[in-house]
Amino acid sequence: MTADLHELEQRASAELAQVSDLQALEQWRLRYLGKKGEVTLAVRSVGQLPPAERPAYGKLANEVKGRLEAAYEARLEVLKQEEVERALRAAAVDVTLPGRRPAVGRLHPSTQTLREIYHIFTQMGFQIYRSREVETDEYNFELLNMPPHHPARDMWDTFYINKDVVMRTHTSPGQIHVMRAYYPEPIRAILPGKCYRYEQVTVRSEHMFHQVEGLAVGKHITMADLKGTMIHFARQMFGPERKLRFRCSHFPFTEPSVEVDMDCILCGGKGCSLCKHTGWLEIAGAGMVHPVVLRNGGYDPNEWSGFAFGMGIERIAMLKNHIEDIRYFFSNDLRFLGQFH
Ligand code: FA5
Repeated sequence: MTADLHELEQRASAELAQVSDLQALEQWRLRYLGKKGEVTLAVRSVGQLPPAERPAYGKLANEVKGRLEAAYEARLEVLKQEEVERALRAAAVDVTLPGRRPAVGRLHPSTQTLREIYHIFTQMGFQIYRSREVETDEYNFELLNMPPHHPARDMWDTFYINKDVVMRTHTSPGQIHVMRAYYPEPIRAILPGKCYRYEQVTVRSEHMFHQVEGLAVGKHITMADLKGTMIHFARQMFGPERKLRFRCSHFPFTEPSVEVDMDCILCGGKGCSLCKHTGWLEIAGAGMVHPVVLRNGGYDPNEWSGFAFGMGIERIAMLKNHIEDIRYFFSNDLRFLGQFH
């Protein structure tokens, strides 16, 4: 009978050595040391033996039970420790891995260009004045010397909200707002913002784009002031060697009116695809504020004069950054937007 006990101990020990997790260990415990486990039953079976065999068998059975219990406790400790280590390993941070870059937002290229322009003009003493994007027909056209049915209105394809209200087609209506707000002070202001036109979208034209309007009103303002201001701006924005030319043009709200061209920043005037082989790039429409517009703003044109200009911000940003298609600006492609730091 004692041979059975030795065999049991060997089998149980061998199996215990194979146990590799806590669940299997618990099954092992139930199989051998549980209430109905083989070792427990073997100890209990002592009563069924002939009296002479009982002491030796009982002693051995208790020893076997004691050794297996001790082995069980030891195994339990080892497996618990292994479990803890596994959990730690699973939760571990590999400090040698490269970090993940946080997705940092950037300023839109139009905003960046606007801010550069603000910087240049505020250094010249201009203040920034904002006016509304939804305008009355009166401000967008009439007060700018374009009465109803004036053919010049065709220059701007207009989004109408109703018969009298429009999405502003240019920042020029802000001229009237700023004049009415500041009369009888002299004015030096830039008026930035979004403009809207019901236009065919092309590589150079969008439905929505930004303009910056400039307005100076004073007692002795001449065309020379306009030229000096535009030349200083172009050289600050595009480099000190820039040349400008002022070409005759027409706007109903300026007289005389000009288009301001800058020598091509790519070819320096020799002619290339950017300047369509003319050597020149248009950067603004401008002129001396029309007497009717001065009067509509509250200023007597016999005493006051002024200059105004308007430029397209995306066109300026395109020139500065060699962007070939205006449609990139508002199509929200991060591959494009992410390039502007
Ligand atoms: C005007 O809007 C005049 N208000 C400018 C002005 C102001 C003249 C003050 C005199 C005195 P024009 O329609 O040319 O002019 O537009 C001015 C600039 O806005 C253009 O040179 C161009 O850079 C930009 N622009 C016009 N239409 C679009 C468009 N659809 N998409 C992008 N930019 C545009």
